[in-house]
Amino acid sequence: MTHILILTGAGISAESGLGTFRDKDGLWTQYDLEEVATPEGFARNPALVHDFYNARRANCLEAQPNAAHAALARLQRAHKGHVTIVTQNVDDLHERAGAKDVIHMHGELQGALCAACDHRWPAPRVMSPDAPCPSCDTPSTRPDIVWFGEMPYRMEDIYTALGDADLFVAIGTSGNVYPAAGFVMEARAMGIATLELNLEPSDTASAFEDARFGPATQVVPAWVEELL
Ligand code: BJW
Repeated sequence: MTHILILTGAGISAESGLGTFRDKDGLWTQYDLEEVATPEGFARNPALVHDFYNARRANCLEAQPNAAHAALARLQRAHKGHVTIVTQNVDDLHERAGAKDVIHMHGELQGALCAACDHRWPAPRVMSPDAPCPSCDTPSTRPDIVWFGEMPYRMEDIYTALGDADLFVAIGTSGNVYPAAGFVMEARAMGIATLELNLEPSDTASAFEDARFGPATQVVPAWVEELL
């Protein structure tokens, strides 16, 4: 096993106290995703969207990486081949656990983006729609997050890594959101081995050749231990 591509979702950060989206009490049971996670919602009410991400940024700053994040960082350091971590999560818990070169395909809470000129800079703790862009001065500041209908980041890098991988592992993701939900089928089509690690079977569970179910803080360290 030389190249392992790992895709993570909200479930890996659940035991760090960050909410998932589609579980009971998940973020989409409390917020209307059309209002807080689409460019149209942001155009209608930027203050509401900033409030949503300011609160999530504050939660993220309080959260600590858990044993699953730590196990993946250890795997990256100790595995003799290459380990690529692609996350749908906008938190920085993989990095704080020591993981390197994490691909954040849905953006990052710690990033600010100018909707007028695409300039990026580190987000302040509290963002506001009136804040001018440090590069072009336009007051069009938005969180550097990929919303529904927008192109996820670094897709070329992800498909290159997938094409080179021997094993694709999805951890703590419901398999509801494309294109990430399609990676398992693409891996299968390329003859790459596939493994799901999740609390319970995801919507794409039947596509995986192998699976282990349980809390991420238990199944991920156990799998890493076995592999190393
Ligand atoms: C645990 C656990 C524990 C709990 N231990 N596990 C077909 C093809 C292509 C696109 C589409 C298509 N059909 C529809 C689309 C469009 C759309 C889409 O997918 N819509 C669906 C709703 C159908 N996709 C898009 O718009 C994307 N862009 C796009 O497609 O561009 C065009 C394109 C085409 C072709 C190729 C390339 C591009 C953009 C999607 C942007 C998603 N944005 C969000 C919000 C922003 C980030 C944020 O605010 O945080 O990203 S939505 C939200 O869902 C967030 C997440 O990253 C994403 C995935 O959620 P995730 O991580 O799976 O969380 P949950 O809650 O769903 O699941 C948690 C899992 O954890 C569960 O399984 C639990 O069991 C488990 N769990 N506790 C282990 N302790």
